Amino acid sequence: MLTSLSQCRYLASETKPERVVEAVSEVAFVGRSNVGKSSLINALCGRDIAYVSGNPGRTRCINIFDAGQGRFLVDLPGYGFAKGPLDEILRWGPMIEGYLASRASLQMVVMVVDAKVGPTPLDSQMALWLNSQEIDFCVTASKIDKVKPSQSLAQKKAVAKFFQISAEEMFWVNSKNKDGIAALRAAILKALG
Ligand SMILES: Nc1nc2c(ncn2[C@@H]2O[C@H](COP(=O)(O)OP(=O)(O)OP(=O)(O)O)[C@@H](O)[C@H]2O)c(=O)[nH]1
Ligand SMILES: [Mg+2]
Repeated sequence: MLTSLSQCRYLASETKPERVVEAVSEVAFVGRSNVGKSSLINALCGRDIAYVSGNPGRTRCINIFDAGQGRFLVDLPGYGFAKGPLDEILRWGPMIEGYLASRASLQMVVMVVDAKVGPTPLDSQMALWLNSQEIDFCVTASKIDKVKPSQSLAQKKAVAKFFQISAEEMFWVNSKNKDGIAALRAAILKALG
């Protein structure tokens, strides 16, 4: 049983899903490019292990982080960065979907959406695809510091409604000041076992 992510360290980067080493359990992060997936991993672990960039498309490989006891956190490239959404899906699709569909040890996917922008059609497509593969996912709204406090509750409800979940089931986080990070970390540790 893993009790902390503070020992998490970079393990490897792969472009071929079949080359990712076996894990006891793992949790992967998906979402639009630049939504803050890598920043979220750093906030969860309390250390800068994943590359963060202001330019979309920074993460280009399947990046594996070893949290100890064979438990992995997996940072994936974002989607929706190229002009044509379909082009983008086609470019990263085989790598991301190949990885997600092939990992028996995958316990949960963290679907990250921008709290202010809200979910996009590509997020909807990804959610449908995860459901079709029977892969459990939790929804995390990132960059909540960009949402005006007066709009926070309505926006939270709108994002939850999009995914047909209750607002309480969703994680609402700020990777910069760590708001909401502890709750998501607890859910990830539970999933990792
Ligand atoms: N204001 C604010 N900015 C954030 C937050 N989290 C991430 N960012 C910024 O958002 C930008 C993108 O962050 P990344 O973590 O690289 O995003 P990503 O989803 O990994 O992007 P790709 O690797 O391109 O898919 C960076 O400039 C971060 O500093 C947050 O909670 N609040
Ligand atoms: Mg990234």
